[in-house]
Amino acid sequence: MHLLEKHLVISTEVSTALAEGRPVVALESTIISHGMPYPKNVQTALNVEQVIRDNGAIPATIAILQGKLVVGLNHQQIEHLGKEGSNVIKTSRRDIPFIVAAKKDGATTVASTMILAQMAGIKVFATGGIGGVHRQAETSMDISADLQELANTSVAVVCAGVKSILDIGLTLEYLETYGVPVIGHQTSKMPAFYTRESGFSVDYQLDNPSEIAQSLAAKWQLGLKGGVVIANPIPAEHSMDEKLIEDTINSALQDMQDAGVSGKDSTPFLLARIAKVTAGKSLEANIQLVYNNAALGAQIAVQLAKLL
Ligand code: PSU
Ligand code: MN
Repeated sequence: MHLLEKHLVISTEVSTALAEGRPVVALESTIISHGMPYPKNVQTALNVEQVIRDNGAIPATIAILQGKLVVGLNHQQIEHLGKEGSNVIKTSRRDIPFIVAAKKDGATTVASTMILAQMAGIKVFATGGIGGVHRQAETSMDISADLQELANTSVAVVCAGVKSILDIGLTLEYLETYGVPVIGHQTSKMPAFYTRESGFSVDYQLDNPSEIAQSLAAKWQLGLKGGVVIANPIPAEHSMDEKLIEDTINSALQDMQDAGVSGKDSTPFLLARIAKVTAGKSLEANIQLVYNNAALGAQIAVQLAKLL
């Protein structure tokens, strides 16, 4: 047996779709266990899967369950991850072997979801936001492992840009250094998750799923390994007030410093603070932008399946 097959479990629906060259979209599980409260996290995760189906692709939600790398969770497994919440270990690249060896459950981040997607042969992944270079990274050195994964792993990540809990400018510089292209879907502006613009630009504006799929196919056919960020702005009707979100983020960053939170706990802490201060408004925006990204991800996967 191939050594990897000992650990990797792909659902029948997903493995059949992949074998037949049909479109599949990967989905992460940290957003379920650590990114949103129960039961909204579970409802959202199930709705996201439906959005992907409605747009012609097969969803593959990814996590580690009892040490198995599972690609294509069923509804009970999603419910389990959502209910357990932060009891499930947030699992990025460095954590994977330990969760596997100890046969534990792990909620996969963007980085580890990309890794598992690549193992399974999935090229497109939709989520809310990616990790990045944190504000004040020049002293904390807090830079998400998501960025190194984008540098090395050939999976396209559809997201609503980078939250301004991060330093968006430094994140874009980092991506440039590692050769990760940032595509704006129907925009030349880098979106900032809750809002449609950040003051920074994307590298390339592409206006439809077919053009995006063509550029992904070109990159990988040329042997240029690594990921691509597809930045899809939150729909205008769901976007938040820029001043409100900026003030909220600044106060959440102060709270984080006061509480002495750092490392892998930073992102979940900030997300929960922001949701609390905005009385759930940010959570609602977050949910809507994930649906929007799921739809685009599925449409890109449909086009890419014709090319690769
Ligand atoms: N950004 C969000 N929601 C999230 C995350 C980021 O808006 O749920 C999660 C993703 O799983 C991402 C991870 O990969 O946080 C990044 O964490 P860190 O900064 O510790 O690498
Ligand atoms: Mn970090």
